[in-house]
Amino acid sequence: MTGWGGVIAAYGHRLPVTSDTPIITLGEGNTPLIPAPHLSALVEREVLLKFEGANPTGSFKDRGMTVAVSKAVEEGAAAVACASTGNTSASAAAYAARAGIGCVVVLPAGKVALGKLAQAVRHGARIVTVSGSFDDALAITIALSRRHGVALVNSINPYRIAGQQSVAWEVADALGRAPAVHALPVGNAGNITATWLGYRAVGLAPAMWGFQAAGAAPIVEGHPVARPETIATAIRIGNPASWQGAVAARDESGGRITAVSDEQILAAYDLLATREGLLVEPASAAGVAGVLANRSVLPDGVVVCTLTGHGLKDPDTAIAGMGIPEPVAATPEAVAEVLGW
Ligand code: AN7
Repeated sequence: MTGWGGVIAAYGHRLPVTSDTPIITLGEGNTPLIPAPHLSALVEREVLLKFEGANPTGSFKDRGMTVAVSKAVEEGAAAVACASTGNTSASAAAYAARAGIGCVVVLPAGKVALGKLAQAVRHGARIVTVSGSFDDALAITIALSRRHGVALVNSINPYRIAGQQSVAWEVADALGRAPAVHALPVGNAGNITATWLGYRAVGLAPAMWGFQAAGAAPIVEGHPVARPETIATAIRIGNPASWQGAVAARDESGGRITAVSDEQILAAYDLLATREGLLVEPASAAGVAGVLANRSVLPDGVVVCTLTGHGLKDPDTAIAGMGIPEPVAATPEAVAEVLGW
């Protein structure tokens, strides 16, 4: 690969890989850290957006998947398996295809955004949908993957968490210090856990601000949620696997984990699209929604928000209620009439 060679090439010295590890990479990482002038004015802080939609499969999951699939291949796995709200399955399917091994994904039926399904299908994963939640799918996948030759690549796999730390290292490299606050959405809680561990590994300590959707906020409520519901399907999770890691990130960093409503998520989603020029998926807007909702308690200094996944993942939500105009005659006059020019 020319230029940037992916997360393991850049940060292998901090990752559980050796010269014997076959590196399965799609050139993930090195995502842009984009200034957000409109948001910055709103919250009276410098806000920078870490645009993880620029990863090869369109979400932050690729950072951990390169490590997890590389180690699975090193350990001789014939296939990887995961449960997913969508992005983990898209990433697992792509890296498994790259590695030439099998991939099984177990999904909550009817609750995975179209783009993510398209990825898993087209990369050749075996897909099973279950009449249940992500949490049901994860329990099933954990039980079934205890068989020979299958590597579980959900974030309970420590290699996933290891690779996902790299987002913090990139922010630290870009800023030359820690931001005051690092905000992000929380679903299964692997990302807030990993981002915090990444900062800690290089001696930095931003306040970690995590945000759950109000209908799927087990950490905020202090107990699992049996039937989580939110428009942000990526974080429609009632019993996060990395619950303890998220609590540690919050408490050790002097941060917070609170809930944002679907209305707040959609308002942030809309603001990012119309004012900052960035289309993200709804879950990815939860961190920005949280910063806006908690602006009165922002400490001084730079605020970084992880925008976890690309807006093209979920075209149905993007287009909902927007209305695509009916065609008119293919003439300048007809188009001018529509525009009122
Ligand atoms: C866009 O793909 O859980 O708190 O199975 O896709 O680390 O779970 C996705 C999670 C945020 C939450 N934003 O991160 C899955 C899955 C997006 C996501 C999260 C997810 P975690």
